[in-house]
Amino acid sequence: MEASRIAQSIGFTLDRFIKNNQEQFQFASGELSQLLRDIALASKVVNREVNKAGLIDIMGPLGSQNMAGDDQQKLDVLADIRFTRALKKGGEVCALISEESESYEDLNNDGKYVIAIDPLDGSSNIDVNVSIGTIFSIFRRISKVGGPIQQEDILQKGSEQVAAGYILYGSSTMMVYTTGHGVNGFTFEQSLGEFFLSHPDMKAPEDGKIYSINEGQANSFPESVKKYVQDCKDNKMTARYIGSLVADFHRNLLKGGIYIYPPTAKDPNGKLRLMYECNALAFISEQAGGMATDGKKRILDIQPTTLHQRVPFFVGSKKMVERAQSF
Ligand code: AHM
Ligand code: MG
Repeated sequence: MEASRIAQSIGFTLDRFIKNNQEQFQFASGELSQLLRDIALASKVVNREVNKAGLIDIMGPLGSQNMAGDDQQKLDVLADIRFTRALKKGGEVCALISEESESYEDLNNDGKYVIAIDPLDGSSNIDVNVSIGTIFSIFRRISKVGGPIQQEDILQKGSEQVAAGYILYGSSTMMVYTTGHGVNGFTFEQSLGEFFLSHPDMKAPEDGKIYSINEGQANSFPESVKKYVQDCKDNKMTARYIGSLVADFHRNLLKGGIYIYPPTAKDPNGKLRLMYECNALAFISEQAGGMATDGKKRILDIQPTTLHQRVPFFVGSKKMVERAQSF
């Protein structure tokens, strides 16, 4: 089938969808649309590199560690470079917060948006050909455009996000995002080099049967989490854990389930980062009818105090998160 006919039969491209929905944004001046396009473009480059990972020597640890003390893989670093470069060129972003850097990066003083990004999440899965992802949160800058970045621009609550999304590099590559008007998913068509709308208006099942948690750490879970996991077993639920947040989240979003990263002995506040892992997925989950908490409090209401802050994370089907919380 020739390229244009494939395009027609698949439907909307991401570009067209963003353009058609631009007026939904509160401050519709086109910059946020352009920013989303920049992210999509960078993700295509990263996708190409992820696909080549087994072929050329870009696998394995680089020998350095990122701020949180995790081993950095070469692809993490490459992805960070790709996204930073695309966002710098785009000009819409004034400050970039990345899992891979200690402090935020000043990109363009005239930019109206702040972005928090985990360029490549699921680092333990990179060199074993298992799904990995990119996660991003976009905030509107609070301080005056043109001036220096302020603390208030950087440390905003998740409820202030104007857009958030993820890219899943899986058996196919998908971009899923929200601007606060529902959630839409786009699948990458390799030969055309385009994302096409494949999952319009995604809804999380209200209840589900899948629980995703690293049970290897169960001895150090809080009693309440141990009890909830036992409850899942008593109710004959299915355990599924990939160890890539985006992949686990995406499966549960489609099928109904809960993802939990609780406090453990190793990570007393959980392992996941509020600013560039939990906030975005919490926003998407809520927009799809799901729920996200730290076990007590809504994730989107947590006021961050540091860039790399960790929080316990319970996210997924509403009834499951409510039940987990009731323990
Ligand atoms: P990373 O940012 O170093 O990739 O770590 C985050 C990942 C998540 O994708 C995943 O859900 C979690 O760590 C798995 O952690 P664990 O191996 O402790 O279960
Ligand atoms: Mg990560």
